[in-house]
Amino acid sequence: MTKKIILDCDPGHDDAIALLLAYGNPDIDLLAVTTVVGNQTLEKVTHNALAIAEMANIRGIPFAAGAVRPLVREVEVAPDIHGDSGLDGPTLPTPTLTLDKRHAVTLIIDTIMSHPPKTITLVPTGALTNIALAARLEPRIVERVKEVVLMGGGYHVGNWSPVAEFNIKIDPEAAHIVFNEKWPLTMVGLDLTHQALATPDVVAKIASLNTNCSQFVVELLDFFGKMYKQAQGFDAPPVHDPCAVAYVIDPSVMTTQKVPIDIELTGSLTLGMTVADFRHPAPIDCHTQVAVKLDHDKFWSLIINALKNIG
Ligand code: PIR
Ligand code: CA
Repeated sequence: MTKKIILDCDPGHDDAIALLLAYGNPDIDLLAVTTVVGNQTLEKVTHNALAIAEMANIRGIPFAAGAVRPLVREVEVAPDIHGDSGLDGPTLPTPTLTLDKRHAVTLIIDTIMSHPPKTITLVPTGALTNIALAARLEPRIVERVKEVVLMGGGYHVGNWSPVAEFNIKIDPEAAHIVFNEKWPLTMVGLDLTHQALATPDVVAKIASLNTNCSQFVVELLDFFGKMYKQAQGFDAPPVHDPCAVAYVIDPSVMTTQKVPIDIELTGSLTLGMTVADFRHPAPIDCHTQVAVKLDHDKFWSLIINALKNIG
């Protein structure tokens, strides 16, 4: 059975690869792509999403733009990793696909409410602003989605502060809403995604596919790798966002552990921390889990096979 997902993203180098994985994998039915301010302004990340669609010839899937700013905080973007465009590196084609007229939040709600209960997985790979707004505007979506599988957070590392990850830190109030709703939620955080490294052998394998799309991904990874080396000292860049999509495709690509998670909103040093409670046993009503260990080879095979399918 194919898995229906909505990808809510802020492309973003790794968001771009998440989109290509979702589109190219035969087990995923990509129902909608929505954008949110994050790695760059809403205008830039939305343009990037449409440019990726153009490059991969994605048609027949609605794309909609969402929140222009976090719920409470000022806009914070990440040019030190993603460049001024949000997707620096490859030359982007001019998009011809036009946006759905609806706000992303409306598209998310319409899509969930028009499908049978528990059939749609939400896959947020940016700040949780759109998802939080959707849950507040139409609370019935919380019961109706199958699960939320998000890239964000981390239970013992941060990247935007010592203890907070970017997607959560830039809109902690939105994250607080999303983590506290009672839907099944899987946090694919930095603990996991720092294992998804685009090592030189992985990049060489992608390059050998020799397609437009593989060339595009190699250029993305080259830029992302340089920035990650410069900004955070990584020898190979961690490709965060596709990990969440990979988990939906094949949960055996990572191990998980059920733990309660909450979002710190008041700590002066810990704002945006995803506080995970590893004390045993987890409460029986625990609806959240964290991703722990990645099967590196299985993960990269999924990406390579999806790129082959796109051609
Ligand atoms: C990656 C991101 C933001 C900042 C840095 N330094 C690195 C983006 C990625 O797109 C991913 O979704 C998440 N935020 C990782 O923190
Ligand atoms: Ca992202």
